[in-house]
Amino acid sequence: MATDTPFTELQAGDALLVVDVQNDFLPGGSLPVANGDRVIEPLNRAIAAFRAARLPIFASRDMHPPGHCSFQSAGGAWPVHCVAGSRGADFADGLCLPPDTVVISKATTVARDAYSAFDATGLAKRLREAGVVHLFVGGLATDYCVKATVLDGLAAGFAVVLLSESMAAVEHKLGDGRRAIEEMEEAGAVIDCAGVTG
Ligand code: VGL
Ligand code: ZN
Repeated sequence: MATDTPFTELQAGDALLVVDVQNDFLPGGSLPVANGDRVIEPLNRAIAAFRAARLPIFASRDMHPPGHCSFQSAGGAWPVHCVAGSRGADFADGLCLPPDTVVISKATTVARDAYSAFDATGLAKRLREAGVVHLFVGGLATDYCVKATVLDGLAAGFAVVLLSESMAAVEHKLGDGRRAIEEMEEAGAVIDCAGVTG
């Protein structure tokens, strides 16, 4: 966070979206993001701030059936990860999501992958119904699901703030995380810093 007291200016219409902070994307998981565990603490601070302000919290999760098309075993790009019902698909133990978190499952059918939390999940409608106009986004991974989610959110008309300390990148190619952040900014996302969130 840019300051010790972020989120002092949270207001009605703001919502937090935590993207794919699941065991398989953390060190020790099957598709670990380097330093993926470092996002948990700043995300917990964000969660606490949104709770205190009684603002809605959404959390997406990759929720694949066995044999999913994104798995290398099925001709896809990734090791087996986030299989529905497995421990790897669970949200990270240390992530303090409140019981009223709106959970958005994605990429739940065998033949279709989805990086974006907006892809065939009804998320945009849920956000609009909750009166959300301004989305604060963090999670995993910066260069895949966070990027796809942020770009779709912007395209759907939501203002997006990137919680840059609350995200981590796969970095399949070195610099992918930085490039993803640049791409999200070019599309209209704003990086959290003093003056934006307090
Ligand atoms: C993700 C690769 C495969 C992500 C999901 O959440 O960023 N990356 N499936
Ligand atoms: Zn996946």
